[in-house]
Amino acid sequence: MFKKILIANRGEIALRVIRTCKEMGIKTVAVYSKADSESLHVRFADEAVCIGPAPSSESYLKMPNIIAAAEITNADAIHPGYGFLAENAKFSKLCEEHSIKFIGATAEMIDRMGDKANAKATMKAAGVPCVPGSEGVIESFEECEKLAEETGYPVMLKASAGGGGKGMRAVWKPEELKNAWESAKQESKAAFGNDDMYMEKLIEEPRHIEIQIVGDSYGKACHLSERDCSVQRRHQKLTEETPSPFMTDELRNAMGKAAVSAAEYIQYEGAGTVEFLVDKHRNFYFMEMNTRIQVEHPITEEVVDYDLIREQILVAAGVPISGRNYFPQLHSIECRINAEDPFNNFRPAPGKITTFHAPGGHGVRMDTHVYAGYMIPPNYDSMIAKLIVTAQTREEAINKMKRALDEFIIEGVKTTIPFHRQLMDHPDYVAGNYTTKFMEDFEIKA
Ligand code: MV4
Repeated sequence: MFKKILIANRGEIALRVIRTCKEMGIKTVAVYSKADSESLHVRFADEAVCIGPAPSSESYLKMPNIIAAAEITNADAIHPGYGFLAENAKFSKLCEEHSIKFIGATAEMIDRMGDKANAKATMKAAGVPCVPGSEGVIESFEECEKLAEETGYPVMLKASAGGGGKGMRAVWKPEELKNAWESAKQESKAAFGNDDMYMEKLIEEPRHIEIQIVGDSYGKACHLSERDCSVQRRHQKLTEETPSPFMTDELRNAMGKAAVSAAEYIQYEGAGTVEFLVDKHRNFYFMEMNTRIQVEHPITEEVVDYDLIREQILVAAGVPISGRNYFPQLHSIECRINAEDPFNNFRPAPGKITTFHAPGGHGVRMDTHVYAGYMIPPNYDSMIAKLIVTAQTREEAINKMKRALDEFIIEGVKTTIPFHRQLMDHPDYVAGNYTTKFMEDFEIKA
């Protein structure tokens, strides 16, 4: 087993990893930027190393600094959390070259899943359902036109290097295709330095439902059921829940089986997520695979009683998984509390937290790195806390979330708490009747 793990991240996820390391008797090293010297991950780690100034590009993304911090502290593994270097193939490789175990995917796996057209071809070969469309990258606009006719409008043009909706265009009519093709290619080139495009049939008002998987170093994988992440705004998730209100036992078994096949086909090692689009007829299609621990992992932990960070560490150390799958025994909901003004287009609102009172009680979990007096730096993403509630049923979980949001006091900065409180009363949300389109129609009341 590892003796010392360096956490190449900040905020709540750094703290989350430190907590599990402590429970496992593993020493921890925090790295931090000059803007984060007062952060809790620095306080709670056994050692802490400053790796640079506030901008991520000069600290949390600066690979040589992080490797140097691991070497001077004698860390034998690095946990990257999510974001930053978590899905950076170069960094995974660099760790390997320095004989430091990267607790995440290999460079080869990250590259394979990062190229979306390639990932899709791999999944198709593994027998995972994929949206009908082009076989790989489209070579010319002439081919694009021909493919759109064959596929049938509406179609979706997607950037192979994409993700998060960049370089993606829905096309409803043949006369709109040229513009979409040109502008999607341009956007993709600017964002990723690559303008390879592929095409799919457009799935109208899909749900975003993902399956958590874990694979070990012996080629065995299991799933831990789904998370419904359909409540999103500009490709940012706002709240997630498990089980999905749209799920059936039959659909869960089919999606779980597809996700496990996918993981075993590529010999996936570690925790990962297979994302699917689910249409109104409960057809499901592979969308993307994430080769990292995700922000919303706690809701899965709560309903199947399983520490995903512990499992990441165990499989990285070569321990085999049990091999069984896990099914939700409870209902869990997460609200992402961001320092943003929900009454002003979710505009980021960094600043100093003057008052902080966290909710508590049975079934309430708070994953956060902030406290009263904490200064939220403007340099990083605006998530300051994850409020996770768990109960026997969805109705009880919603009631518990309302209660927890009502006793959550944050003063000094604007937060998304009022948004979540209204969401929990929204008739369509309460009915479980929501898709990825939900936020387009949502209007916050003053
Ligand atoms: C789609 C789709 C409809 N049809 N693909 C959005 C991000 C990305 N990586 C894929 N996305 C989508 N792909 C087909 N064939 C609709 C979306 C989509 C979406 C998916 C999940 C969550 C939120 C979304 C918001 C808008 C569009």
